[in-house]
Amino acid sequence: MLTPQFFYEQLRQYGVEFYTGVPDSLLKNFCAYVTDVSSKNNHIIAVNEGTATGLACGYHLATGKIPLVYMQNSGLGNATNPLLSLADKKVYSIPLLLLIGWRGEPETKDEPQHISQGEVTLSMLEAMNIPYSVLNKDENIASAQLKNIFEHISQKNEPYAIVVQKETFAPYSLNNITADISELSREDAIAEVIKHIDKNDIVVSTTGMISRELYELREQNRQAHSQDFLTVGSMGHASQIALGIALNKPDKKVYCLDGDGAALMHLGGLATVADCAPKNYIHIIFNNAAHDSVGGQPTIANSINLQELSKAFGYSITGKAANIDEIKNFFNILENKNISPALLEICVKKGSRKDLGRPKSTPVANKIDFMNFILKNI
Ligand SMILES: Cc1ncc(C[n+]2csc(CCOP(=O)(O)OP(=O)(O)O)c2C)c(N)n1
Repeated sequence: MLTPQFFYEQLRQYGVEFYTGVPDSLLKNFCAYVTDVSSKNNHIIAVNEGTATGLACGYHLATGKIPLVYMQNSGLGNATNPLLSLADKKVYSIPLLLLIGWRGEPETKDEPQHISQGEVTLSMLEAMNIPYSVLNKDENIASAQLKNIFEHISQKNEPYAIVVQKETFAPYSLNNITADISELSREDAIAEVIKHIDKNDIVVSTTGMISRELYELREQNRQAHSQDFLTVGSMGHASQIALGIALNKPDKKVYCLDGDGAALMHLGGLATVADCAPKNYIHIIFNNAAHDSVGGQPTIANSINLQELSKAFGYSITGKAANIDEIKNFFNILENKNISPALLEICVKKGSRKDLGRPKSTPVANKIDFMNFILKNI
């Protein structure tokens, strides 16, 4: 394994000083180290991998230096456009170092949402004409790889990807942990929210721990899972899935259980929700100001007023809660006024139960149950 410090120092020798990206579980030790040792302007956690790529290109234009953009391989889709139409050799030819966590690598065990992306990661890079190396876990070999990589980038002035397998980086615990913004746990907040959701209502939950906690709570409560669509992948798209359902099933309430990182990733979707103005849409953002599911790195949600923002987008009613009573109050208001689209920001603390399980059914089984539920109930 490579220590994050070793890898960071190697990159520093080649002049890499600027880091941006979206956290990934395979890169979390390295990203934690970068967070601890970088100044605010030298490490910017971006809202999505596409914006990170744009930001890195701007950094290069201003400094002539090579920036590093880190991402999970699922973020390659978000980054494809600026990689091919901005940084690409046939356009502005901008040297970028990409550090890509390889979830779903063939022959390794991973969750369903990573399998196809894992299978095509290298061939996607090949199709995009982005040269790559799979980072070796041995220090001497990794050093030699970096030497070749930087020679290549400086000669060719183009993006180059370093692909990172599971357990490449040795453990490192973040020292600069941001303070929790609430004492309420996300699981307790979800438990309260689902008390207010009727068994005939529809729920779309976002990727990561939120869907896992929702699933476990249904098990604990001996409730069926069929009213819940667990968006196991596709980070940032749950609000639009919920919108598509809400517009087409106007007689049922549709709840989107979102994360702050996911909502920020495709924030423009909130404007679409407000513009479509469904009469049955309740958006709940569990805000821990962190990418909790992949290591707890901060998001910028704590410096944004999500309530004012969603009001400005055009949500009809917005609220903020940081404890169970405030959640109850918001649902009381909703019940009395019945206005939509509604948005409730619930401030929660980081962290989850150590023994939190994962959904036992497959995504396709979840989809079939969910669609049967919709057909039967509406
Ligand atoms: C496009 C994309 N980029 C990165 C990831 C890795 N990822 C999975 S969950 C997650 C964090 C989600 O944060 P948030 O929505 O705030 O929910 P939390 O985990 O804090 O509850 C990230 C970055 C991903 N799944 N997809």
